[in-house]
Amino acid sequence: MALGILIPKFMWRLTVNPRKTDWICLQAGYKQNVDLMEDMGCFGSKDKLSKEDMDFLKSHTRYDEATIKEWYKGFKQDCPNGRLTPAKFVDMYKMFFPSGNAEEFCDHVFRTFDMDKNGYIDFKEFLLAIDVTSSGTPEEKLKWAFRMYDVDGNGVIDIQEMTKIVQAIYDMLGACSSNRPADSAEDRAKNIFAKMDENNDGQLTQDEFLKGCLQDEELSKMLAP
Ligand SMILES: [Ca+2]
Ligand SMILES: [Ca+2]
Ligand SMILES: [Ca+2]
Repeated sequence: MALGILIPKFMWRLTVNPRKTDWICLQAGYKQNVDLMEDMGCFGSKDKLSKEDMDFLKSHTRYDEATIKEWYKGFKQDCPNGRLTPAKFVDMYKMFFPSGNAEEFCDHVFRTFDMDKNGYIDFKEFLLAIDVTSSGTPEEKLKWAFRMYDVDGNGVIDIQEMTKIVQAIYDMLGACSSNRPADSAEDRAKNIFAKMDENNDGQLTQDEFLKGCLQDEELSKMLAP
């Protein structure tokens, strides 16, 4: 079972490649509501993405202009003031893990999305993260994952950080989930370190993390989005 970044994967499924049932269960769903809002004429010109932001996203993501516009409409519909807050973020994920405690894990994913650390996710941050986690190269995805595991942002992952994220994922999966692995978060983190910490200094550099994942399919599945 993949421990990895479950969340962006779900977001991607919900937003880029939606199935009807997903939209129905996700009240914060995008497209249906967007279509409805459009029919109602809810999108005025003031809601348009600035040319500057559009140019930035066209050159920093794999999306074309039409797709970016579509995403933006959805984003504005969910977050009319252009800010995706931690509370809203948690609400989205709780719908998928109703029996577990998603809040801690959401904090970590939120932190990774919120690149300028100003406490909310704006549209650019949102789309950059979705782009990388859904259609980035394996290396791009792993770099993104590395930032999530590096909780204090000092450029290396220590065993406490790894244990913390793994524990947060376990908590989110919930005690009753059949998905929940049998080993403890501590054991899982230790195993990951045993495989990845090449020079045994108790820290994973980005290189060790990337190399470890790229060489080991199991680790990659576990840790990457
Ligand atoms: Ca931000
Ligand atoms: Ca760190
Ligand atoms: Ca090391």
